[in-house]
Amino acid sequence: MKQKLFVLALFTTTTIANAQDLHLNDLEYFERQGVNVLVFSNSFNGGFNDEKNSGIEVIHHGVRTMQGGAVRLNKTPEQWDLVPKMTSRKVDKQAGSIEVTMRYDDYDFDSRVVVTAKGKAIEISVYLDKPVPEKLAGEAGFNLELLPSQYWLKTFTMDGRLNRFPRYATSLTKTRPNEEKPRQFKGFRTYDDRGSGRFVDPLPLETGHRFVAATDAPERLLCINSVDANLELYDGRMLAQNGWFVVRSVLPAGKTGRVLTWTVEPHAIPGWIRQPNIGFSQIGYTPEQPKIAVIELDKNDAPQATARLFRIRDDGTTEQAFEGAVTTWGPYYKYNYVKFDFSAVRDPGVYFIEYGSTQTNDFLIDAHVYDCITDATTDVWVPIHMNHMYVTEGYRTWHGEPFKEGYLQAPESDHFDLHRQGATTDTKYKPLELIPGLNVGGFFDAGDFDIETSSNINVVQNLIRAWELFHPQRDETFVSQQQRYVELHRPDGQPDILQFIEHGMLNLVAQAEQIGHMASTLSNSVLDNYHHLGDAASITDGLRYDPNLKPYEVSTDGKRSGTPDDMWVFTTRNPRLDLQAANIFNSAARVLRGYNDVLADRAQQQADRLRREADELLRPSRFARDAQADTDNDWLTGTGDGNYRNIARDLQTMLDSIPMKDTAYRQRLRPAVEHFNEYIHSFDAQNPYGVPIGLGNWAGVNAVLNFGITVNYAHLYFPDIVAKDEVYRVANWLYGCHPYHNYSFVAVVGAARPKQVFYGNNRADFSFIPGNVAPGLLFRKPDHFENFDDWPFLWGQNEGTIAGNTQYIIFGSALKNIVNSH
Ligand SMILES: [Ca+2]
Ligand SMILES: [Ca+2]
Ligand SMILES: [Ca+2]
Repeated sequence: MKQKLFVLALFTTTTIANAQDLHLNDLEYFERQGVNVLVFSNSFNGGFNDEKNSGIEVIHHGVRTMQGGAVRLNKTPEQWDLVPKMTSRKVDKQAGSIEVTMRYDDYDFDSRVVVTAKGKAIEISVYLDKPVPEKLAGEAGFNLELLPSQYWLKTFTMDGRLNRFPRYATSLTKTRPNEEKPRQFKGFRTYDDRGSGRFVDPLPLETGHRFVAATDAPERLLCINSVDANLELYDGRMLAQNGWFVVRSVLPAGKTGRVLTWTVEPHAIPGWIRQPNIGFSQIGYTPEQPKIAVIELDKNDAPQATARLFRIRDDGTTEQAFEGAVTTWGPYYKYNYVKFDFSAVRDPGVYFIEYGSTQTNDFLIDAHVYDCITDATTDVWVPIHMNHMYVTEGYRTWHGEPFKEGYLQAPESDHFDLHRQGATTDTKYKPLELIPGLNVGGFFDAGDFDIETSSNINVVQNLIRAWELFHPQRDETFVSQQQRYVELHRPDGQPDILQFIEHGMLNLVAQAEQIGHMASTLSNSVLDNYHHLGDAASITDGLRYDPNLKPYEVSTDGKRSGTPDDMWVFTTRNPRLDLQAANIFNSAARVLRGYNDVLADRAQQQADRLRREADELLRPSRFARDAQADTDNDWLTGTGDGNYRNIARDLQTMLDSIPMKDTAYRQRLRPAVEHFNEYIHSFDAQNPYGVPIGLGNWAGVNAVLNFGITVNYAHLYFPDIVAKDEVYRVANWLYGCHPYHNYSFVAVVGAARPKQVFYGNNRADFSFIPGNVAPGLLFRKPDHFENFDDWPFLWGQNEGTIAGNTQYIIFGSALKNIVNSH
């Protein structure tokens, strides 16, 4: 947001007096103006362990800068270190306190934390009924974690000694025997000890009793006092790039009762009012489309009566182009919302919005603003995610050819990325035997490098839909399957989308042929290379694993190694997945015919076999599929229950079949589309942005994109029911009209201010892969949306997935088609 600072002097002393002390509010968190302290409003969940979204959290002047406050077993917990289970949470309004009990089942270790408001500070006390278990003595401590990107380069003091938070991890470590390390998630290890038998343990940057952070930045200033125990400051990035700064005190051994007391005082800037977040489309607007900025306001902020639109002339001077009323939408979670409609402005040009003393960056009004919205995704993001290929761009190599040694049959396993291999393999292969022919084609899943079969099926499905509807002939990618070589921005005479479909199919068909059915995933066998950040070709050593060699030993012929790093194939048979694959194989065979007839034939052959076998295996549950068919009929006869659940998904399926059906079918769909149009408008009352907003631990871009695609298709087929104006809802959201900040969620050509950091496989560089689409706004209970643009490592808000990004290609292709065709 290139916005001017809000003038604070306007605020009266009454506002300041009300905001003096922390108090426990109705949403059960501690609040004073500028400071929110959440005590286990968000608890640790088992899924991915430490998601850096839990425990005691501080939202400091609108930014969540602290989390992880809990009894922890590690100095700087990593994602797969154990997290405590919250066993109870009691809120005492009278006493102004929140008490949480937590438990580590692995160690039969219970603790209780009581947080009480004391004036401007909170007091944190840790109680133990039984002493710290012997195995954890000296290890278990109370931790609080500070967000590095909000603290690095700022000053701090420990007992008055001056220091500065380091921009990069460069402090000291020591190694200790593995036996001393607290158990990690499911017994996995995040590190490869290279046969040393020792793990790395960070040493503190500072220790003392009074820690003051960001003495040079009032919005981040924070003071922690501990009377009894030493405070230790660590840099979690020493072990993992996504680590935070950690302040901790070790719990005393052999003691019970109140074992530790801290006071934590986040400074509040007197009378602080968050500056307005003017949501608008960074892509810009076509002259004819509706143009409505949604302005997010602090609840203590008084709305302006009007806002203005300025035009930047060719000579660089500006003129006011429009002034219009600001209308109230109302409160939505913690902020208030107003709108500024400047649809009346239609002249092409360069503009910016001014609301009070806040100005936005500039944007275009022009007929061509949507022309390039999918180019970065198709030309850059997708080819970079092509597995089993060398991918290069200009002078840069994105990655070498990964996984040359192939894939092994997974043994029985409960995997760290939520996969499971049962006791039987459902294949002819023995555990850890090579399944030949699978290191071909396919796309990296997301910020990781596995092949999720269902996602890859989605990719092919999405690309086929884009191909069959719009026939995009764009050729900016050189793909040679024979050379296993991809070069960006080098045309090779073949439409890229067809080459991507082929690439996806090469892996999927190989799965069907080699395994006999679809694998659930092709993924890492060891956790210590799953969190890989760097060249995908270096995840494994490229040498076939040979258990007869010692770890790290290489055979004399240089072809095998004793390092068990080969990827695994999870092969438990799922006939529904096979059926899903069979449907896509049919369509792919149709699309590939004439381009790669051999692959088309193989796809068709596997489609027929998989369908036949899946039908056989699914025979007992045929009832479930008949029930689904009934739902479709309810839609068509208008006898559905009026419930909006799954409405977009069901309607999309029906819209997709229109090209194959007669006009009578289209007529019969009309009631469903009318129903869907009501559904579209229902969002205008639900939130100020008019799109479905998700509240899960993965922000909701997939649901938003699905919604957008269905709106687009509904308009394409039924323009008299779903108006053209509706197709811009999701575009506005994606490109900047959303809560928290107004950056585009798509690292894309055309946007004035796209997000700068994403959770791609280059996230350690605080960078992005062009064309990526972020999940978006992550909801933190009870009332906070966030999307960090200086910290890429929270996947729930910043990761892009291969399925989501190819969904975006359909959305964008449809939108361009609509904008340019009427
Ligand atoms: Ca994955
Ligand atoms: Ca090409
Ligand atoms: Ca290997």
